[in-house]
Amino acid sequence: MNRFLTALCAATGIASPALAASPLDSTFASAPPAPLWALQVPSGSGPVAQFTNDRLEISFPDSSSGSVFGAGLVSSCQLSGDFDVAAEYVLLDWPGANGVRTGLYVGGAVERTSFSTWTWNDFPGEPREVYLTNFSDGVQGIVETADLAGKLRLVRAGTALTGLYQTATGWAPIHTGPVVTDDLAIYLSAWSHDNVFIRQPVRMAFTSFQVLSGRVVCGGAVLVPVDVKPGSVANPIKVTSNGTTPVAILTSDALDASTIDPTTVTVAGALAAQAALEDVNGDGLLDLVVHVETGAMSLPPGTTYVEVDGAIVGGGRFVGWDRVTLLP
Ligand SMILES: [Ca+2]
Ligand SMILES: [Ca+2]
Repeated sequence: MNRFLTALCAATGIASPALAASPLDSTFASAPPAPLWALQVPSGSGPVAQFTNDRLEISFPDSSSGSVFGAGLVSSCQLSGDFDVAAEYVLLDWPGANGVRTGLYVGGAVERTSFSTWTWNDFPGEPREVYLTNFSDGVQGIVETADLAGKLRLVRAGTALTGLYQTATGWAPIHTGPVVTDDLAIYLSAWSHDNVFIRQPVRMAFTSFQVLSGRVVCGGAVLVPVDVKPGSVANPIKVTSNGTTPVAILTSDALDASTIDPTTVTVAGALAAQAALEDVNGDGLLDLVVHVETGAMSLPPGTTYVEVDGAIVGGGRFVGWDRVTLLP
């Protein structure tokens, strides 16, 4: 929570409000926003990642091959500074000791891994079904598990990265190791190798990703949640309209919207005509609502997202995206 929110809660004596979620958060019930996440180019041959059955499924046909082969999702933006992120997984077709690794990777991986019995050299002497971390200090903290679903979590504090997994009663740390302080992309992936893969069909899925805390930057700008047409989910925009379109920039852990310079806000390339502070999502925190001339926005046919950006008073920029549905 940022300083102004902490101060607000302390001053009012109320519990912390439910903050607007990070735009990176997703349950993968449908493809997450295209400006924020992209499917990785699969490595090797065989594995496929797709949004299906209300989740991100990654399948390995028995013929999968490569020195490394895998698939998954990568963020287009980066975590900056300290962060705390978690991903939920489920193992769907998971023969024992199959050689596939399921991982959340941000500068280092926390994994739900299946060591193989296909070869003698896949961590011999260790249990086969495990959690572990694989940071710059190598594979560490191997712990046996029978979990076929669970949560993986990575926490960066300064130059220390900690991997954790969820237990029935909370979170169990696996290992803390070194990490760079650079801005880092997020990967949700599953992968294996020719020398360990069981050569049977294997399938798993990610069912959520969440930024528990941390700042996300996109091209140097702070990522913020934005809401085109507050109150509407479909966000229809009649491109021939002579009217204006309201767009809210929500106050969140990432940014206090009252620190935005309203004269600099653009929506789909058009400068906002007017702006006011108003709480549009009922969390008790003022959001910045701008109105932009609909006809001034750049909305070529096929547009599915609009970009909202601008300057922060005192320095820096913000950016956010929301889905829109164009109407003739
Ligand atoms: Ca909306
Ligand atoms: Ca609000």
